[in-house]
Amino acid sequence: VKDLIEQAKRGRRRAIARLITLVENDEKAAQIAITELYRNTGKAHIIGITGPPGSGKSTLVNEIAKEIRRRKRKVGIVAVDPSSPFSGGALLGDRVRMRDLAGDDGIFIRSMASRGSLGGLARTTNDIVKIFDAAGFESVLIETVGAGQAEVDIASTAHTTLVVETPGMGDEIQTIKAGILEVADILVLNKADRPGAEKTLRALRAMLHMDGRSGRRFTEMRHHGDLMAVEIPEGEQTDRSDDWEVPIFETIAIEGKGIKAVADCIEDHEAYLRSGDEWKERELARSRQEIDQLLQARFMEQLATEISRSVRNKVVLAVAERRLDPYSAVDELFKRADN
Ligand SMILES: Nc1nc2c(ncn2[C@@H]2O[C@H](COP(=O)(O)OP(=O)(O)O)[C@@H](O)[C@H]2O)c(=O)[nH]1
Ligand SMILES: [Mg+2]
Repeated sequence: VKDLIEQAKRGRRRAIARLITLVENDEKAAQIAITELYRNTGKAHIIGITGPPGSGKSTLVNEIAKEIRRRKRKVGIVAVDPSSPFSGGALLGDRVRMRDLAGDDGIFIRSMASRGSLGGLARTTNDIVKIFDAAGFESVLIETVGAGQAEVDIASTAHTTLVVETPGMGDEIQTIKAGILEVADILVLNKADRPGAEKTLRALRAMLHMDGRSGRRFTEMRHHGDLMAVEIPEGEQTDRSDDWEVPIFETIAIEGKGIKAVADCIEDHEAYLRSGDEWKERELARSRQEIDQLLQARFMEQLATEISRSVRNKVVLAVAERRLDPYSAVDELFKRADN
């Protein structure tokens, strides 16, 4: 492993690939590798791209990566998509589109298998980002499907988060998840060539301007023929420590249109973060979240090893049959783990 790490640090592709496979498949090896690498991380700008399936994230990532390369930075890409398994068409599509980038030594793409829990995906994503970082990739793009809390968590491990939306689809009801909008630093309305782009853009703008500054006061927005935004009641608003104005961009990713402006904005946001305390704030948040995730995983693992499956099953059965309530069940399990 040591040799592999040394080679990866020097940016050797084969070593990077093998190291990534290692941390994906073997948690113990991941620990050894990350312990060794960690000192060399902390330089990369980590950019999350999230949004609904089919909104054009992969296409956009491909175009943004090309643009960042033109600006002479090395780019690492991690695509996390639990909804599209390796055998599925979506990822095949990914491969075709990302073929543009193949053959360029300054770009490394990793699509993650859908195997394993989202918690596991979060850990491996974090580890792969560190490998890229230590290997000298200045920008790391993480593509995740914006669907649930776990994906939001993955997205929020980024310094800069892009949320991708598309023009509304007729009367179909579509909800933009509160958590997703809350993490947005940059909004992208992709597929601007599609009908309804103007309307959606106006709705998103209205939403962003509701508190005169950012979109973080919103709980949801629906397309119901008409678009509406629901404001979060006073007092329940999420705090944001920064004063970054969340901008919105229109793109047509398949035609490479609007990409430069997005890339400029990503640079601006990085400069903004680095010029004040915000970079450090985000590093703190990232570190806290990562430790919490590892703690949870370690804790569950410990419970699993210290309490036999048959005992756990008995407790579960007792709860299901109403002989024991869930709180007492947890007390019981804790007690046993202590011994
Ligand atoms: N019309 C149009 N189609 C697009 C655009 N960007 C991506 N697509 C198409 O939308 C589909 C889904 O794109 P993909 O990048 O795989 O979306 P993802 O699931 O969010 O990663 C593909 O068929 C793309 O070719 C765009 O700007 N306009
Ligand atoms: Mg994709």
